[in-house]
This record gives sequence, C-alpha cells and structure tokens, in this order.
Amino acid sequence: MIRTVATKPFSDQKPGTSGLRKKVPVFEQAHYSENFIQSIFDALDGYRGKTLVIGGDGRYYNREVIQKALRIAAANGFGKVMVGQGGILSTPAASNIIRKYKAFGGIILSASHNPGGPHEDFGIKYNAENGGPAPEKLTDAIFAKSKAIKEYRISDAGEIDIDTLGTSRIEDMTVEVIDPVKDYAELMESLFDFEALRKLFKSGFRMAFDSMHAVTGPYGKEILENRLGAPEGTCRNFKPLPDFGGHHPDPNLVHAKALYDDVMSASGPDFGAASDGDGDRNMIVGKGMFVTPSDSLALLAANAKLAPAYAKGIAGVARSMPTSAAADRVAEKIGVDCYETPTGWKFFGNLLDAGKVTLCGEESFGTGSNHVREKDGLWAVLFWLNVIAARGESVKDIVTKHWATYGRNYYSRHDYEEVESEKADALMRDLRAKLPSLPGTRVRGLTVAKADDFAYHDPVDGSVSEHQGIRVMFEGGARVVFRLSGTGTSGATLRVYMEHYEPDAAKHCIDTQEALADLIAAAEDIAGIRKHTGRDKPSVIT
Ligand code: G16
Repeated sequence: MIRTVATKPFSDQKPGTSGLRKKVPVFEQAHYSENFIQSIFDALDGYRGKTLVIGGDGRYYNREVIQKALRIAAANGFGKVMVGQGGILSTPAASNIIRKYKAFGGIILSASHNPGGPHEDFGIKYNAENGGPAPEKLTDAIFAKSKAIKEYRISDAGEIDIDTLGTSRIEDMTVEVIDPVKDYAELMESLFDFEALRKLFKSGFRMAFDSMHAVTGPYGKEILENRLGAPEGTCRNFKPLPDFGGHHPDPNLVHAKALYDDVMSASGPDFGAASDGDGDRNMIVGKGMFVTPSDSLALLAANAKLAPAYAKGIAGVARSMPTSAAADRVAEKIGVDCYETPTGWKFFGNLLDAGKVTLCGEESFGTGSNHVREKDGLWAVLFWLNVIAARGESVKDIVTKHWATYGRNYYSRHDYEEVESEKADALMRDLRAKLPSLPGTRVRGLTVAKADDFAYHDPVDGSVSEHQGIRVMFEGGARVVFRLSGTGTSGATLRVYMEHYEPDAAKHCIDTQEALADLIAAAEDIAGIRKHTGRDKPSVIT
C-alpha cells in the first residue's frame, strides 16, 4: 500500500559540489533521507513508468537508504528500478547503466572519498538521463523543493531482496537486481586493447591496484585479474567494507601512502593505482614517479591515439579551473579546444553531450571521457596500462619525456580542513575585496598580472556560474587559486592551489614544494591564511 507521510522541511539539504553529503546521524534523523529523495522526484518531470537506477559504494547506511529509495520510487510511479546487487554500483558504472539502458536517471549513494561508518559520512546524488551529475539548475530546484516539502509518498512493502539477481515487484514497479560489474567490464573491453594488456601482464609487468576497501574491489578483480590475467594479489583491499576498514578511501599521497611506498621500493611493483570510495577517482604511481592528476590528464590527451577508443583523435579537452594548464599545452599542440570549467564534474556534461570535448579531468584525482558522464577511476588505470603497453616504456620515462616536450607545470594543492566556517568566509571576503588592488603589486619577487573571481559562461546552454574560486595570476604564468571546498561535512575546507610553469628540462627534477616555495609564501602574504585560520600549515598537501 502507498502511504502519504506528513513531514517538515530540513533547511540544510542544499546539494554541494557533488550531491548532498552529511554525517550519517544527520541522514538517520526521522524523515531526513525520505525528504531529500522525495524532493529529487518533486524536482523532476515525466518519470512516470520510466526506469531509475539505484546503487551505492557500499558504505555504512547504504542498504537502509536503498530500501527507502526503492519504496519511495515505487510510490511515486516509476515503472522499474535497476539496482546493483548488494546495493553496489560504482559511480561510473551507474552512469554507464543509465546510458546503456536509457534510464530516466539514477540515485547514487556515496560520500565519495570521505570516510564511512556510523559517525562518518554519507551522501545522496542524482544523475540525469545523460548519466551525469544533475546540473546546477536541477540541484537548485531540488533544494527549493526540500525547503517547501510537506509530505512524501512511500510504499509500506517489506524488506526487498537486493542480493539475489533477478526481478521482483513493489506495488506496480519492477525491481531488477543487476550484476554491478558485467556491463562496466564490457564497456572497458570495448575501449582498450585488452589483448595488449594481457601480453603486458604475461611479460611479467607487475602492478598493484588498491581499492581501499571500497567499491572498485569487485571491478578490479574481474577486469584486472580475471579478464586481463594479472596475477592474483594484484588487487589489494578489494573487499568493500561499510567503514572502508577504518580508513579514508581517498587515493592520494596521504591516504594511499602504503601503496606509494611499495611502488617506490626496489622490490615493489612497476605500477601502482588506487581508486576512491565510489570508484570515480584515481591515483597513478610509477616506479620513481608519482603522476599528478593534472599531468595525468595532459598525458592521456597526448597519448590518446594509442587506445582503440580514441584512435581517431580527440575532439577537445576540458579541465576544472584549479587544475593545472598542462592539458592546455597538449590541446594547443594537437590543435583542439581546451575548456576551463568550475570545479565539479557536472560542468563537463554539456561539453561532452555537445561533442566539444572527449577527455576531461580535475586536479582532485578525477579523469574521464565521453564513454560515461562521470569521472572514472578504473578507466584511467586501464588507459594508463594501454599507454604503457603501447609505448613499452616506464611511467617515469613517459612522464619525463612529456615534460621535455611540453614543459612541466609544477603543481600542488594545500588543504586547510575543518576551519571554522565564519573564519574561512572572512578570508574569502577579504580576498575578494582586495582583488581590484592586486594587479601590478609585487609579492615575493612575483608581479601580479591579473586577479579575479572565476565565473564560467557555459558555451552550450549559456548559463553563468559565478564565484567559482579566486585566481591570482602572476607575470610569467604562475598562479595561485583560493576556493572553499563544496564536499566537506564539517566546518569549511580552504583549498589553495599553486602552479608554476617551467619550460627548461634541466629544471624538471626539483622537489615540487621547493619549486613552489615562493608561490606558497605569496599565497600566505596575499590571503593571510595564518591570521584568518590560526593554522600555520595545511592539513593535507597533494
Ligand atoms: C567531487 C566532484 C569533483 C570535485 C571534487 C572536489 O568529487 O565530483 O568534480 O573536483 O568533488 O570538490 P571540492 O574541491 O569542492 O571539495 P567526488 O569524487 O568527491 O565526488
């Protein structure tokens, strides 16, 4: 039976950079998750009788919310839900399912790289029929609905079995439990030269893929070990756990340090890769060489023709504004356009749908292409393997040769986490007020050429997104960017991004923090980070 439940709005259901992310106890409040899911449906039109995809990264509270989402979807008139077995679907796999089966959209339950557990993070996001994150117009509409909601509709059907493949029914809606890996593995096989990869592993190439006890475990096992013949043990931490084994499933030099150290050791594997909670982020490490996500995008763009899917060339490249300009140099050389978008994968959707770009990437360990409408961790790893196999060179050689050709963009991000929101807002406010007076001033031997608050004019739908980060550009091409994260769940996270271009190959092996020392000092001088936040060093450096 379908029930209509009276409810009151919660004032804090504004989706951030990627959906609604809060601590689990917030989602556990009576009506909280139900309100948000109903608000999503209230903001949509024309889904009656259509198909919805539901899945998540397996974190704590995933199963509970899936049960609620299924019953609310049935009560709202969806014709069918395709749900990943065990409630599992990586974010890129969900994007693929939406596209492949022409679903109306999908609900993905994840807080990405944030930790999981009863007191940790949870998240709900909606992806549209192109398989991509809801655009700002839609997230704004969902927020508006959440502030006005008076009731939600829910079926009172009992617990639905989501562990057995096959179909069942709730009210008039069909529930199909699908294999979360199969369609994704087939897609990967259609993009890359699996035969060459099999040969690579057969030749003794050693790799470690760290799933960080998150969603890509089953995907890595199937693709790398079963289909590509990588030896058992290649996949590490492959069992998805609700609390990710107590770690942050965040593939970077801090949280994937064990993998990094292993690859750097003499007896360690030739190649290492890791992915995050929901499988859309990636980290790439070769022996003696960590590849920054910004460089990774540039390198994949430069080598795209080596992978069968991109053999005919790429239409263009897009990167988020804080991402380094390494990809811009490649785009210029190969004669394609490069677009600069705000942080958030949702901004790439229009460019991909319009065929203006083929590859996109972000400094936040995200890389992807037009094969889905999300960034894709394992895709990036397979792309790298394809490049390594085709070139027969090590990651280190590939990267150093790239720098010799294009120059090196030294790049680093400093995060100040859990800063009091008022203090972080005051820092940004002061910085904004200072912008007009900055050009022409000299800081630490650098002259400010231009300073602005980044606004994006979407070339496809004409929408404008303002206040997307403060850019201070120096003469000679160096820059510092300041912005507040849109994915944190407590306080504010200040992100400071530093970039300096070095064309001279003789100066390409300087330590990154050393190469950026003047810029790091200039960022402090310009923004007064210490004064505002009381912090004398960042919490995380990547
Ligand atoms: C999300 C978005 C990305 C964004 C990242 C960091 O990634 O999808 O586009 O770059 O957050 O955002 P922020 O700097 O605002 O914290 P994910 O992997 O967390 O879904």
